Amino acid sequence: MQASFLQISDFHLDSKFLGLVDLEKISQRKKELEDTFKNIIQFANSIKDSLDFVVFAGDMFEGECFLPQTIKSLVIYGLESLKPLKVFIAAGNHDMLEEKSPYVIYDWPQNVHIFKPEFEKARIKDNVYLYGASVAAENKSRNILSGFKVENPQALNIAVMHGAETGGSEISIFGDCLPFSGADIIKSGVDYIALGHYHNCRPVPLSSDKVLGYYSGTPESVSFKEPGERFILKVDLRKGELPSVDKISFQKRLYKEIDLDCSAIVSSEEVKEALRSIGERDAILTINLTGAIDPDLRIDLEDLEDFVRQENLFFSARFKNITRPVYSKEMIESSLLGRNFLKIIEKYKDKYPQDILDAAERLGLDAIFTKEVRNWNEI
Ligand SMILES: [Mn+2]
Repeated sequence: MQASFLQISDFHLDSKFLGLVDLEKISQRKKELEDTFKNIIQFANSIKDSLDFVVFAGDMFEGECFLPQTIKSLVIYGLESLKPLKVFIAAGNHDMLEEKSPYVIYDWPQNVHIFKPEFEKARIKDNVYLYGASVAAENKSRNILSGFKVENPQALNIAVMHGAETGGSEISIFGDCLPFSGADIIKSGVDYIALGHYHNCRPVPLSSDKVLGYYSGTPESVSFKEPGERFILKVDLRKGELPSVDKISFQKRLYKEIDLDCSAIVSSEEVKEALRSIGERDAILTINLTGAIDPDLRIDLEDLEDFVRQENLFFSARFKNITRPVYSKEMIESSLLGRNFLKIIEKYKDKYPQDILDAAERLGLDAIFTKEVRNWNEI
């Protein structure tokens, strides 16, 4: 009993890429997403004799702003080219199964099956089954995995859905969608669950060392919050053995998060010089300005963004100012307000954790000495 398949999720075709601001860059990024889709279809075609099926675990496109030609001439055309290879789709929260969904109103090729909102069983071959369920308005916040059990535990049983494993921090970022726990996977009896929803590639369950499935994550980053390499998965399963999972990257553009230490910097011009020496012309960067700085140094993030754009230093960049202004003892001593403020902070020493006291001290001293509260929203 064995099965080989490709697991793909969270393409978010026709994503608005709002963070990129520049319209030309946005359309270039949309095009790159489409090229990556085509490249993956081409790859699937090149190895289709060795595959039992391809599965998409949701968020193939943006339900609110997709273009009909993206669905027809990219997705449907591409999936049809995989014939006779079977393709299974479990809709996600962004491409939800609803009345007006392209999944409902368009004609899909015969080799493509779109799962309904309740778990459905598809027979792949003798003793190999794929169970799948789509996200729809009526089940979105329900745990559909908790009541689910495979029919024949002796067979090789695979499941697919677009859901949120609870117990980690990701659910607060990506939202509640078909929530389930690691224990629900174990109890269901599946040999492997192909998941979409969380955009970083990782195994499940969180709470166990035994791998029972994967989030494949986005094949291309769709937001600044998705730095690093992105994948689709080639999964090989054998009953009773640990899954063999190859991460394959088709990514066209890398998103990166880097720290730029501003401790030794005394002017905005020097920050700009440091930006010139980073390299990474093709990357999309989140640049964290860090370090302890002179409280009088003003870093204007909009000015830095304009500079980066004019000089074309990177494909795109956004900045986060997490520098820490340092006030000297002499400076604080020289001000009655400053001295009294620190006494108040001291009084709360045993009442609050240190990081909260540090943040309060920083904001208070900023307000007293510069008449401006900086980066309060980064706390
Ligand atoms: Mn998604």
